[in-house]
Amino acid sequence: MRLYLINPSNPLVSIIKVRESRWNRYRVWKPLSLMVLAGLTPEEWEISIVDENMGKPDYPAMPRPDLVGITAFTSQANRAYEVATHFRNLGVPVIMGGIHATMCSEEVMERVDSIVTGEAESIWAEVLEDARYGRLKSGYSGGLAEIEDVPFARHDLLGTGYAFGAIQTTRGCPLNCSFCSVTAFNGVRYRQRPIPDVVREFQMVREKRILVVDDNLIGTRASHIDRAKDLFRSLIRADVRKEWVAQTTINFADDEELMTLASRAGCRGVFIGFESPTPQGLQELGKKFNLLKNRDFRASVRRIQKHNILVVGSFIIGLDIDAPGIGKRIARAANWYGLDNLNVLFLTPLPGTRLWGQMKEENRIILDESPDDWKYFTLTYPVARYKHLSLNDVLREMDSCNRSFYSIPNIALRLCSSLLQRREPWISFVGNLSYRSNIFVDSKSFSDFKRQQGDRWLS
Ligand code: B12
Ligand code: SF4
Repeated sequence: MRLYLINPSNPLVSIIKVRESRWNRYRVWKPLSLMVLAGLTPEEWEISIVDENMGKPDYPAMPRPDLVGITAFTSQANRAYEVATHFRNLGVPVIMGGIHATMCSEEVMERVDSIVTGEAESIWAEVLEDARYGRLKSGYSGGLAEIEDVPFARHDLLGTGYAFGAIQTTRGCPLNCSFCSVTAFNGVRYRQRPIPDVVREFQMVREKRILVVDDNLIGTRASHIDRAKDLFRSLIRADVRKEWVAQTTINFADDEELMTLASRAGCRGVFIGFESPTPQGLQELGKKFNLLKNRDFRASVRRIQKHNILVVGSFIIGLDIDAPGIGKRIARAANWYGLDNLNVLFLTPLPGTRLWGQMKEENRIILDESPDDWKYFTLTYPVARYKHLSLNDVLREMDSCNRSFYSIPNIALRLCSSLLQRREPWISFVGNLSYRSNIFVDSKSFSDFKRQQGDRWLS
């Protein structure tokens, strides 16, 4: 029995435009969902994982599969449906799962043979049995997995063109920010995989560098932090010799022992959501956590960097309190905090989030024709009406923010500082160049976007 597991591309997402900028190679990540699904699949299935981000496959030239499984974020849904149609026209049953199938199940059900909502661990074996005997149901609900049931991902099934491997050590997030779908999908219960499994999996990954995909690697409570320390100790003891980057909350900076252990265990960079340069913004986004302890962000960032760990900060433009000038204000804050890289996104109502409910009610979602408009839900295009920023304003603010933070003098200063502090200068430099090169890709995308969609903001 032949199974294709497919990660559809989104032609609009600049992070996957590898050809436009070679630096983007460092920003294409392995689809871990499909590698985990493959890990759950019994041996009698011959599995191929197809990642369209690495190039468009020639499906007609490939052997006919018996079953196709497609994963999709919302931004990949359009392409997912094109792929589904291709295989369904051949008479091959198509199953879709992942965050979009879970949040927009009715829409997805109309376009594939079967959907799996939630996490797949408890249900995938049953789905495969049903597929084998031609009795697929239209829907299956996986719910939240028992964390011990998460299998080793099949790291062997993808090619070598990736700069980073991928691994997951926890699921869920104890916080619940208004714009984020993690809690709605993976729950507030913070589930941590058994440490021996994680260490073993680190050893199985072929790449030297790894993206830890956890939404929050360290958690927020004392027991979460203790577990993170235990994990790092075990990685050190096992001498896994991998370098890795992960997402954490800013409380990472509050525990010297935690940072020391993380660094010794191979941590080279953390991705932290700062979200807004103002307390009002954090309040609006439901991320008051960042305000606790009267935090000095600059000092927090510096404490992390002292452990030879890069800090990438994420901010959002388009909050109700944001007014013209917000782009430069974010760039100034990010420079003041001393961030090594800055990632700025448009406030986007993702299906299933509180923000979605609120914007829908206020009739502010402009790109609301599903499924056609989903391709713009990459957080790199505005899709809604912002309170104090017109379409032109919000695009201009994004551009000015990136141009200011990634100006040549600023990049040079950052390179000097990371060289002086011996803080992974080359990774930081490549990251800065990658983001800078995307400013030009984005400018063109923004002009095309305004030409194609701008009128919809006028009504
Ligand atoms: C790693 C990651 C990335 C990587 C992607 C790597 C890759 N190629 O997959 C990178 C950094 C590239 C990325 C980019 C983006 N991401 Co992202 N990302 C994540 C993150 C943190 C982890 C995903 C992951 O690997 N989880 C581990 C696997 C094992 O879990 P899983 O994917 O949920 O899969 C399980 C089930 O869903 C199910 N399943 C999944 N697929 C399928 C398919 C079938 C057939 C079946 C049966 C089951 C099934 O089975 C799996 C095992 O239980 C999630 C947060 C999260 N918790 O999901 C956000 C998340 C998925 N990302 C999100 C977003 C918005 C984006 C971006 C659009 C924006 C951005 N700039 O970040 C881009 C878009 C990229 C694109 N191609 O369009 C949102 C998606 C919301 C939505 N409705 O779409 C999330 C949920 C974060 C959030 N804050 O809300 N992301
Ligand atoms: S802290 Fe991060 S992962 Fe957790 S709810 Fe907020 S944005 Fe989502």
